[in-house]
Amino acid sequence: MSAGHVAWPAETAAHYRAAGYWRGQTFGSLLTTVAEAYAGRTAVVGERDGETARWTFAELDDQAHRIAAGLTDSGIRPGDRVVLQLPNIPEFLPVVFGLWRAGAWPVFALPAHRETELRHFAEQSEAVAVLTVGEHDRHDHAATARAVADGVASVRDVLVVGSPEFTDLAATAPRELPDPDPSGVAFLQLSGGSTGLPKLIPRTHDDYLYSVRESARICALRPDSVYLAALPVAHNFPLSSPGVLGALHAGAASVLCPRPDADTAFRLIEAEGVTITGVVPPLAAAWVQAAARTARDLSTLDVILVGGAKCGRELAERIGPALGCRLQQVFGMAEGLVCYTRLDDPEEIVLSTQGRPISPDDEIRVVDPANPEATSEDLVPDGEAGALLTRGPYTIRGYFRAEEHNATAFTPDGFYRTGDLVRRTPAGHLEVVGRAKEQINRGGEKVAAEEVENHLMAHPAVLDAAVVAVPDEYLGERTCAYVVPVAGGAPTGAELRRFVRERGIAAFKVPDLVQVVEAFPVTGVGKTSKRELRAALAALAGKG
Ligand code: OOB
Repeated sequence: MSAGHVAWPAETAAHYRAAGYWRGQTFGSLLTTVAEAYAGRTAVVGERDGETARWTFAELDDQAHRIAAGLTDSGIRPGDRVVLQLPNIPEFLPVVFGLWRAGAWPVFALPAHRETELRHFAEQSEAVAVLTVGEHDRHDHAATARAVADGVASVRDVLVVGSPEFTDLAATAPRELPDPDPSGVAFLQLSGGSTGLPKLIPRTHDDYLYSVRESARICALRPDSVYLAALPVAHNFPLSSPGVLGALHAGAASVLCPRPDADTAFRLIEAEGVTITGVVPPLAAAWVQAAARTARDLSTLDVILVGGAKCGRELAERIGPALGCRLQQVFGMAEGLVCYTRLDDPEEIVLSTQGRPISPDDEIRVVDPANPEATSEDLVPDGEAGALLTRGPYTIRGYFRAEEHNATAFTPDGFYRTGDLVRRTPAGHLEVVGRAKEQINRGGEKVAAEEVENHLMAHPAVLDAAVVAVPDEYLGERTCAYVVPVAGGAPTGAELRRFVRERGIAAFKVPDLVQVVEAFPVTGVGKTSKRELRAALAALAGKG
């Protein structure tokens, strides 16, 4: 069943159990425990199609049981993969826990993903179903899901939240189902990627629950906390850092924010007494500006987590005073490792670092980036920038069914090569100073250069393409595609952007800028020199 999942070595797993990190609990049984302790308290608040839902833990527990039974009756079996594409609607939590209780593995797609990406997730995971919504933000997700089902042999079902079929399924009489193996895979997350297509990240109940439990503690969540999921909730940050799962673990309420703009978020902060939320830096900047003019009462807000991309010092300094709350920086990755500044860290640490790891057993190596085969001997001294490698009780040992890629993405002794450049302080805090991977971080949304290059190269007039990051005041980075046309070809930027969008990919991956050039600068060995392309862009920007 778990073929394709690279497990931890037995000795290491035994250590993680003995240390109390892995406790042999599944997410389904966590919900049972929390629902017993906090039955009548609010678990979920959210809006769908203009209607507000407000469910207690007992109600959430009951719905998850019903959905699990309904999914099982519809033929979903333990270990089956289900591509899940839900926006921030209240049904997100009942559906995810329903899948977990049925033993199925959600594959967490983002609402921005389109047909090409969803098809890839379904094919890679051999999913049996796609579970989504109908129309949302002017996109017909159900139609896209049906197109995926038509094109992928393994996909038998399309389930649409809000449809009469789904409402029936969710009304199935609840019954106890066998609890899945806590050391087995619970779900697949998506990597930001740097190569061709996003990789699938297998996370187990044991490992993920450990990161959720510690995140809830580090972020001081309590039963009277109220967490606002402002970012797309299927992403690791709002899901588990500490996210809706951290809130649930603490018996606290989760408010699902349908859109992240300041008007919507501030309305919900005021109405629900939100105490904690998480945002990417550009959103933090937008909220800081809006806070100066808002008539909303944001006084309940106690902690704002900022992460997903580097939060510059100036912005970091403005967040707390503008929003009347404490700042916590978070540097995490769907592959595992999550670092937080602590609520009792000195201000200087909170403003200038991205925190330190969750676990005493998160192993950190900062190595010479020029030596990709680095062993422990090639560590750079504290305070110097190097490439971050990590291994630990909630960091994967391999992507799902990706043997070839795993051979380079992990060291032989199991460290994950994050592709991030960091500096470590003697006290163990990490400062993210750059990136060695070919990825553009567009305000927290990750774009793999090669994936977009492949789409561009599918255009008949394109001979070669290279996608690089351009510094951007608001997003931190945007994408610029350099394109060499075939002889006699003269595609325009607008045409190429439209072409890429029509290939069915998330809008955030469509190049922001397109530059048509005669040839690429090359390195000594004849590879396209992205460094020179970035320099050329910088020179262009300097002139402008
Ligand atoms: C989070 O997860 P992913 O998987 O979307 O992206 C991970 C990558 C990191 O390798 C790093 O390159 C970048 O995003 N990143 C940051 C950062 N937080 C993430 N770069 C600089 N400063 C930060 N604070 O983005 C994610 C997962 C869990 C919690 C928070 C973010």
